[in-house]
Amino acid sequence: MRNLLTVALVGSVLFGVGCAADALDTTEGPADGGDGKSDGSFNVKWNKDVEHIVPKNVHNYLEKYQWGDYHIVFHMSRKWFMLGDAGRGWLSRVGEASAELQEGDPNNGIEFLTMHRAMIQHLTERWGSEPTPNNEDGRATFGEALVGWTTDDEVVAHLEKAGGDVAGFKKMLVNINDFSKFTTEDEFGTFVQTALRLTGEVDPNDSAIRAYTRDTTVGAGVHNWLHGQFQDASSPINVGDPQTNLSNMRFWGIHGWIEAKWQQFEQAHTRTPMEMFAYQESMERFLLHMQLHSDYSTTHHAVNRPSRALAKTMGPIVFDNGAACDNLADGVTMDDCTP
Ligand SMILES: [Cu+2]
Repeated sequence: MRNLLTVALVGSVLFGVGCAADALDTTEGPADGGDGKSDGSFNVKWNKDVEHIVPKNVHNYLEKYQWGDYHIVFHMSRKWFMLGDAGRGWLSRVGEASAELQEGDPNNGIEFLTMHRAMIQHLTERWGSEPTPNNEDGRATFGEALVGWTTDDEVVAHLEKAGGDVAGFKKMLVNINDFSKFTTEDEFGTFVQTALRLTGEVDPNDSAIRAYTRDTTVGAGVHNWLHGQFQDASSPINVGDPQTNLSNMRFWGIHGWIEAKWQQFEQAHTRTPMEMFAYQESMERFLLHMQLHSDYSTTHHAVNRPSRALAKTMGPIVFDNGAACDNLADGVTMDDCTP
């Protein structure tokens, strides 16, 4: 986490300098982050020398249809209350209200799991046979790269390679692999995704106030943690930057492992009829999103785009298993932050 914080601070400095040109009206935060419109240029230009980059055709597809912009807005809008004024101000100005379900809220675990599964399914179908000669694990095609790291040992090996916290990960596995701990599929998804939890606490004077806490169980939020472990601010496709990380095969390594865990969970847990309904509905919703952001569609579907400067400051916030107290929206409470 300490690493990420440094990145956040460096990011804020750049952010303050680069964007005086925007003078949009806002009630929250500085008018920054752009007007949300893409001029068709790419966030990142493909270059074979960038480590872990997906094939050119795939990268250009992701850029053309703004998958990275979709992805960062997905995560930002689900971290509304912890995003800080700059992030909230930008989302407000481009008309992206906070998502109904926030990270750590009930039913958000399913959203998290299904959105990423929908991405994997779509990309496998479209680009599965694209060769990936630069894959660090010797996966020959993008389809194989999308399968990702399927075992705990593979994640360990990559953590070792990246100088990550192997011992910490091994401790987490004890709880993650004990599927009997999770009553529902949503609980499992939430646990894997984030340590944030909406509490049932209600302020008797204002029931609209949201109170968040952190699940301190070892392993909670392993997904956010892994993004932090593999983040590399020097990479144009930083695993810690949700706007550009879809072009990094390590992103699919991490999400392949989550997918593999989920599949194991699916073996161990029979969905109730309600769970089946929620699962199917959510898969349909996100598969449709992916299809709309693809050349299946005949019309141009714009997705709001934050400036690179804003996106860079959002990465550490989006993948934080907690929140900086200064970033909390008015009226939101969080453990360790005095209101
Ligand atoms: Cu994501």
